[in-house]
Amino acid sequence: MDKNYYKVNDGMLWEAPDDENDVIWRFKGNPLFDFNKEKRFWHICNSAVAIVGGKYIGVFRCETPDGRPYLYIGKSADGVKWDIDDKAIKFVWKDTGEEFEFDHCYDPRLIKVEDKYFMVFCGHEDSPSIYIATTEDFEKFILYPRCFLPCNRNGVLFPEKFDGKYYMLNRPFSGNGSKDGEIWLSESADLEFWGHHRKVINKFDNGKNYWERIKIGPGPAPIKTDEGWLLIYHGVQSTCNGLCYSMGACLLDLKDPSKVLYKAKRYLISPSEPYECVGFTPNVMFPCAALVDSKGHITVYYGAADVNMGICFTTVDKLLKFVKEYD
Ligand code: BMA
Repeated sequence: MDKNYYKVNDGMLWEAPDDENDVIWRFKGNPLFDFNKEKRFWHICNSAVAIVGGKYIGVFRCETPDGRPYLYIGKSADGVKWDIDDKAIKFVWKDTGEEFEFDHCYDPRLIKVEDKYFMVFCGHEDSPSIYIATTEDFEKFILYPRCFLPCNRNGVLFPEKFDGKYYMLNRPFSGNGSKDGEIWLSESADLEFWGHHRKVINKFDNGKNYWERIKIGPGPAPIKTDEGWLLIYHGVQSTCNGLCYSMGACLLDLKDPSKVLYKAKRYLISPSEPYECVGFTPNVMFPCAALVDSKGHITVYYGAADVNMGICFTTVDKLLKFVKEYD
């Protein structure tokens, strides 16, 4: 087993399961935010977390009481109690140095590629697309031009380059009510011009996976193991009462991540706790971050019902076994 996971986060919050046969299990302190105390924000969900220089830092999707989602920096000593800034992130265009404010933006992922942090997120200038911003200090974010033509709502970089190029998993969709979408892979030498777009992960797999029948999208940055890249993603089923967002897992080839080696035919975890089933959008688990330590422990941060945040735990070995067993 390759112990050089991205990037080793020894000392991170991780708890063993009550039942050692569990594949993935929830943190008993879920959900993370108490809105009776956190009165500034209407919702905090779908957020990115990293450990930088031994300290927790997060980019949070916060909605102020006007209902507008935007991105805010948060800091934490333990990964559970977060101190979130009063002011939203400031973006500065890479080319002109001018400040820029999105109409709204949300669902960030934080990825370290070659010692530099990148935030990938969905922003609206006029329609939803994927943007990348780099930061050295988690205060100023240098914004690259829109990566793709609209509509595209989920993007995540691989933490490693392939043949000198950045690779990004992303989820284009038709814009027709957000009821479709599968996972594509795109390449770029400079983070500005993206090409060689190809669909790499199909939803529903010939009609067998009803839990992901409507659409799928990439979640946290893929986790490198010696057997391949582990990807946790979201999959969506339609019900009489709306959509249900669960988490799934698959394994991509190490050298050529356009190849799917294994993809579990069942969900990894699905909404069942009250804070996942009841909320602004009921029945949503939306993973945006996965921390890994040198023992292969994984801590996943996910948005719950578009209102709050939850944590669940698993391990690299358990996920590898899961994707093979249910492939
Ligand atoms: C998706 C995204 C997420 C959201 C989810 C459930 O399309 O917009 O931000 O959590 O729907 O509403």
